[in-house]
Amino acid sequence: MKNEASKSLFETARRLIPGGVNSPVRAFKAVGGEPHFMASASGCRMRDEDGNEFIDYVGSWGPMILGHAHPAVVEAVTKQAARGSSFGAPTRGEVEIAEVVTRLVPSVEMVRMVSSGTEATLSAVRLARGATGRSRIVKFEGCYHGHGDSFLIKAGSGAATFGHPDSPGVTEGTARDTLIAPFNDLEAVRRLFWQYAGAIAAVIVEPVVGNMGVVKPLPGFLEGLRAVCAEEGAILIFDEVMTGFRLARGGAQERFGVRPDLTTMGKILGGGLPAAAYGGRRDLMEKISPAGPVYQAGTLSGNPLAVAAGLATLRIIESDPALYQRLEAKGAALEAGIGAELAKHGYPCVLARCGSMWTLFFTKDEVNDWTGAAKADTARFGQWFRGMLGRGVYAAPSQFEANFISDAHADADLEATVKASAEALAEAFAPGSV
Ligand code: KE4
Repeated sequence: MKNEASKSLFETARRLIPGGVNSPVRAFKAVGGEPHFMASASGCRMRDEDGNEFIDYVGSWGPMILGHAHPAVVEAVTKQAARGSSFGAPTRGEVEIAEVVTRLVPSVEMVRMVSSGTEATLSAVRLARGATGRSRIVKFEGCYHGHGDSFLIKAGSGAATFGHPDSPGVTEGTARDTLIAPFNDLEAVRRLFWQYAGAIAAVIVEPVVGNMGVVKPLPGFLEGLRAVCAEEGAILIFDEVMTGFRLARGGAQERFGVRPDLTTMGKILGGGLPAAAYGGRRDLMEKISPAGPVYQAGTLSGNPLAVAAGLATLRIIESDPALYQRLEAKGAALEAGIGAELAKHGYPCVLARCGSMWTLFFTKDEVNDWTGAAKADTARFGQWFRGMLGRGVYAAPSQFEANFISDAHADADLEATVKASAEALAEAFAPGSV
């Protein structure tokens, strides 16, 4: 596979950008080799600077549910650009996207736009602390909520990938206010509420985890979190930056029928441009400045270009209820295809899937928490990843990430993926391969 252009760009990039990338998981450090610099994408396919083409399962880490360069999104952004990209004043589009979000996500009565998932989760936690007067929060080991200090404690995604789930630079004081429980362990959460009675402002959770790889809630777990937060006067925050508009039109909370007090959103909400949001109960959101005392602000919050891309995406989602059935069918077909190969050869792997999110774990046991995910054979995962890449399939470059199927993935793409995976698995498990 030609890679001169990417190699040359990466050499320059490493001199000018930490690790040569603007976000760590892009660096391929966890899977070996060097990153491919992408030049263009359309539908489910990306093309790199050397002209190599890939079936893409990263989808910009979730936003591209409709596929890359969807015509309606391109048209909306192009039109808006010609009318101006940012005014620093309220716009019609922000009202319209707030209307769509509050229609699609029933627990969200009011919503504030921000520019990244990290901003959304930081703001939601500040609001929970401001509303309750309490300082501690509960998060789950292996969950990732962006790079805010409070969350870089036993975090997932890139923090887990590079083995520093607790980042330098996070102060003892901050770390003290973040309490950790294993995902899917309701008793551990109840024990924290007993131990820190009256001191916990919020529980923040990825309702379906994407950042350990895909890990689903066990029956009753989300309902249990809902009940314990209600009993204890704590705020339940669903971090749906990844699952929002992905697992159902109304996100994981619609799929599992559990209503949080606050929800954070991003990725699909921006349709590939920088837009995110937090929202929820009106009595909480009305505490946000300038309506209330909890301060939060952003120069490009609700940016017209990002809102144009997000609105175009959400309007298609809202007008096409069959979208999620199609995504479910694609996910089931991929799971059946890869699963058949695992069964045929008895590979010690588990394919975890929820809707159009999937992860091939290189461990023989079902993964229900970080302890399970951490048992994965990441070296063999790296072999499989490189085997897929060499066969034109671009999976997430880390065992602790989710892959995403878009509406643009056709049956032929899924079949090609199953075939590539079968060959890459054979290579990864060949004697002496790692
Ligand atoms: P951003 O600040 O990266 O926009 O969003 C942070 C975030 C918050 N919550 C959840 C559930 C998330 O998945 C994320 C970001 N996801 C990662 C992928 N695992 C973004 C990819 C990256 O870090 O480059």
